[in-house]
Amino acid sequence: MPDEPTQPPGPPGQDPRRDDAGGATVAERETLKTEPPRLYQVVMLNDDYTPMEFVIMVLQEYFKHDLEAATLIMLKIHHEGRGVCGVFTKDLAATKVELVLAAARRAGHPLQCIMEAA
Ligand code: TYC
Repeated sequence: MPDEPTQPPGPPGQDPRRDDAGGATVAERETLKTEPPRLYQVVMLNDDYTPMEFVIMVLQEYFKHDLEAATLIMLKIHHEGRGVCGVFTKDLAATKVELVLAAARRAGHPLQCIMEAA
């Protein structure tokens, strides 16, 4: 069987990649836009029972703050009622909240931690 020229999909006899004048149609720009991921703050809340040292440890261990920054954030929470531990993508913020709450419960502290759209 002899080879026949292949026919692209579309109306018979018409190549959809070519305009009426027969010139090639080229996609000049990819118009799909990707939005940057939304960010979430992990916020820690004050309470009267969790030891300051435990909060400082959490800020160092789970949010990678150094001792000085962790101490300042802890004191801000202690005095103002809440403070931002870090800003992350949604999944990472949710994971941080889970890890902090699990560590607090293991240690028997009522420490609360939430995430908020930044
Ligand atoms: N207020 C606590 C205390 O006096 C310390 C503390 C700080 C607790 C920050 C929670 O997120 C917190 N021991």
